[in-house]
Amino acid sequence: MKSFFHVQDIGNLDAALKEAMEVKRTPFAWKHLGENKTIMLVFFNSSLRTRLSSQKAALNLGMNPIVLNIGQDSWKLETELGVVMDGDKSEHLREAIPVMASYCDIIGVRSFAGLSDREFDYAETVLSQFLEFSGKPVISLESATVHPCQAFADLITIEEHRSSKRPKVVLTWAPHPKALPQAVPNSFAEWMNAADVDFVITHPHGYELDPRFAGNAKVEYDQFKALEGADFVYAKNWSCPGVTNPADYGKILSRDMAWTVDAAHMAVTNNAYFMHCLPVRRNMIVTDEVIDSDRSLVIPEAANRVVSAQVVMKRMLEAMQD
Ligand code: AN0
Ligand code: CP
Repeated sequence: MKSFFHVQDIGNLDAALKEAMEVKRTPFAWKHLGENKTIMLVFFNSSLRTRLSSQKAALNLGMNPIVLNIGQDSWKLETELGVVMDGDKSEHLREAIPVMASYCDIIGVRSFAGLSDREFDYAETVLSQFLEFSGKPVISLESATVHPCQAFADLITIEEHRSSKRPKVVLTWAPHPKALPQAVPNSFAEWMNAADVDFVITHPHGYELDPRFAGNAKVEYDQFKALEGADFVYAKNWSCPGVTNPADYGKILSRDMAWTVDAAHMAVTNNAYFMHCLPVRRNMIVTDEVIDSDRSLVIPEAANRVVSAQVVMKRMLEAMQD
């Protein structure tokens, strides 16, 4: 595996899930694979789960993780090509990437969408420079448009908790005080479309996800109707993807607290499990009552981030041995 951005990169999903369960059962069984190998984890943005679970996954495989926080521990990096660097950025990605790559075998990168230039974000301008200039396998640890380690962990969590062959999974938008990227809902939609689930997306008008990710998923604008009979409720805020109106890209179009997932919403489901990638704003996205209930999967979901990261790193290390 040369890169991990999209669901296609993991190949057959049943095989990937089987491997995930094996890795979860015997996390140290591949400790030899990472011997004398180094993974560089580069963070342009904050993180709790991703930085910890990626390091834990690397350690389970016997790899040495190095973490770099750009702009805090390093120089501030310029990401746009062709600019006169007379501002606060001391170094360009064009040099920084090959330098970092010379110190490691795999690179993981967290680089959120800027949410001001749709074209820049949706071209994955930062991550594609890592692919082009590092010559090493690259893992998106949430980049401008995708968060595949999260979506894979979500799929593992659904697989572990489903009671029917084809569960109903609903992705619902929920309010948030800040404009957030679309990476989490994009990847969740992409992975659910590829999985054997009945997938429905619900959000206010204007929040339509990019068709590259939404695919043929059913979109239901009536949130309660969408949630009827759901087995899994996956809540997430995202800002306007700019599909119907590019000028609105990255903006907050709704602050409607009627979309906060509460007990009344959960009451119309099939006693659904509640899911969220975290970090979550309580009583904005979801009420205390729902997130604290015994149907909440937010902690096991976060725990599975080690498993998803480990499967991806394991595959990359195995490919290096061939
Ligand atoms: C980020 C987001 O919505 O993309 C990270 C989620 C994993 N969330 C926040 O910035 C709150
Ligand atoms: N879910 C997730 O990626 O969390 P962090 O932003 O804390 O890494």
